[in-house]
Amino acid sequence: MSDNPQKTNSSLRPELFDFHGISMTHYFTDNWEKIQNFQARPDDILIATYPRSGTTWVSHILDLLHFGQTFPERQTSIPIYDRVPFLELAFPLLDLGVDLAEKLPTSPRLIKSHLPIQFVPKSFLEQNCKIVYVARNAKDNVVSYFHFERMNVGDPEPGDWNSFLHRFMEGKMVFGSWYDHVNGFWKKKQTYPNLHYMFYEDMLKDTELEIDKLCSFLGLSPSEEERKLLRSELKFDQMKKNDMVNYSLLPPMDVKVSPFMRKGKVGDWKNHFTVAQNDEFDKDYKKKMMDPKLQFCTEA
Ligand code: PPS
Repeated sequence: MSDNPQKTNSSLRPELFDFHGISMTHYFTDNWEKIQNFQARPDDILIATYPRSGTTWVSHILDLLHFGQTFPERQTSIPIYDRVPFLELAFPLLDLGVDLAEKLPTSPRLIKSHLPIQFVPKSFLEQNCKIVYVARNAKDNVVSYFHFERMNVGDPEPGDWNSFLHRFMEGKMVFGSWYDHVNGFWKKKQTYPNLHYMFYEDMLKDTELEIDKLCSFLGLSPSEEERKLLRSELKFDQMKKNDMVNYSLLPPMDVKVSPFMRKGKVGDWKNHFTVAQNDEFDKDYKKKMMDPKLQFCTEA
């Protein structure tokens, strides 16, 4: 290890490369065979998202719904990334995501992944596992991703905002194209009924309604007491100050550069996109998002 922490940190930043047609970094491909051979159990629940879509929020919801009453100490003593392991993560000094997932003592096991649908380990589908997919509108998603790469040395250098935005439009991001990711799971939903497709914007607009839909998908009926706990625990300000979910304890992330829980809003893209960038983005978006049924909300 270098004795200069800044140098050590920046030297961890990986390069993007093409991996079977998807831009990836080696932190998510190093352990590929083990990831692909992961043995899912029928009651495993996969939380699948493109990065920065509300993964942590939904992970916290699922953890509280399943274990909030039975293991209340879990939420105050175990960080979310250990409660809900990130399957494909292979980052130095951290436990392998796949090992953490295999060792999870809970039933069900809650597992996070950013892999596009074609990379999801086959056993999840063969075992007919429940998949909860969360999607976020592209404009807020790219803004959130930009600030995340600034603070996370586990990702490539983001460069300046304009070049980052263009890379996003080209799909040259870690985990590939947002457009392909959200469309890939959307298409899968048509043939795989155990996939619940949610939108970040709906969660913000009416969290309780989205939890109701989630519960009916999962076959859960939380008591009024559980609902009360959810209402207070899931608020943005509460999650932002909760060290067990705000990633302030995870080494590759520097929440002083940009907090993991940054703004938690719909429409923050307006503070980043110029008029010209917005026009170009909209034109390109129309060409890529051809399914009229898959609509996103970009206004609060
Ligand atoms: S990651 O790194 O991919 O796991 O990030 P992810 O958890 O998917 O997404 C992070 C963004 O989700 C926002 N977030 C919330 N918004 C509203 N309410 C609640 N409770 C909440 N929890 C997380 C978080 O603030 C990130 O979005 P931005 O726009 O950057 O604030």
